[in-house]
Amino acid sequence: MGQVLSGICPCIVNKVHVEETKATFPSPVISETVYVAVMGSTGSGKTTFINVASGSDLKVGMGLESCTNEVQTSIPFTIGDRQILLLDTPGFDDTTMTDTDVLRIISAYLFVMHKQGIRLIGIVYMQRISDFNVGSSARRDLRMFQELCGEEAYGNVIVVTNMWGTVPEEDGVARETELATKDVFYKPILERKGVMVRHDNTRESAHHILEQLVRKEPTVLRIQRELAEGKDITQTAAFRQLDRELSELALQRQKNLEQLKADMARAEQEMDEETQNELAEEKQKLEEELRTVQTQASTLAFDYQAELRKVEEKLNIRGLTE
Ligand SMILES: Nc1nc2c(ncn2[C@@H]2O[C@H](COP(=O)(O)OP(=O)(O)OP(=O)(O)O)[C@@H](O)[C@H]2O)c(=O)[nH]1
Ligand SMILES: [Mg+2]
Repeated sequence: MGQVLSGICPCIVNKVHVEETKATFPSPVISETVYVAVMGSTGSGKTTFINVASGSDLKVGMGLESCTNEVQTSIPFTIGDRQILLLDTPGFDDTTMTDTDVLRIISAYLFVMHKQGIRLIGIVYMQRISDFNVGSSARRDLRMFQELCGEEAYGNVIVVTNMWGTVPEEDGVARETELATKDVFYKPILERKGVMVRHDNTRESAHHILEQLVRKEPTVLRIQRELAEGKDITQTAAFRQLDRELSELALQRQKNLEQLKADMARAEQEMDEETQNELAEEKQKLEEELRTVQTQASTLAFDYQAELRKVEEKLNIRGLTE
């Protein structure tokens, strides 16, 4: 493990120390293939990390739109005596899919992997150090991740902070401390043997991070265990969390709608036609959003079964490495 930052948190590992790496040269004896899932909110740099670490050429995002909208795998590469495959995943705050879609896609993939006996050695969770106001959507991604993963597997989690070059060093360090010591961020993960490391977007740094994972025993995530026990997707901890998030969102939309109706009544009294038309348009949009939020969860169980069949077919035909 690299150099420990003094006085902050023993779990934060400064990436500066990079060993003259065994990772650069494939070992002649490859003992087994292990998988590492890369997760994090949209635009946090998951695909970039995977490309840098593995030499893959997966599509990277350009703007605010989410880029990765399915689980995809890197090309295999070796670290020490292990062959590694990285799994790229969409974030829960994806701009092109609902959180329910993301839960369905990730859960089905992880479950099929587990059923096929594929060993997951850990999870890399990406966090931009440049996010000074981690938005509510990024925090939602983290909460969903925590429920998917389960505390039992936190020891196999590495929180990777990136984009250090885009902020002054001292701001980054202050932010890192906050991330490591607050309950709403990574404190619960770091308290249970997870670690936080810096990444400088080089291959050496990515391999150094992954070296820490390949030494570990494989893990089974909470969602994998729950589904393997025969639970329906709607009985999992991740779904319960999603349901809580959606209920809150629906309540918020409902409140907005009530406010809008009051504004409309006022505009009608004042015979302000322009405002009335604007508000009517907004009301229609809000009602649509509310309907989407309310129906999202109820279609999940059905859609999940279809997704499972799709993933099983895909993985059976092509194998996970293609
Ligand atoms: N400076 C810097 N930019 C990065 C780094 N990693 C990613 N980026 C940039 O951040 C943007 C998003 O990167 P992606 O790798 O597509 O992020 P993602 O998490 O895969 O995004 P989604 O697939 O949309 O969830 C791209 O413009 C990258 O070039 C990094 O370590 N440093
Ligand atoms: Mg991506």
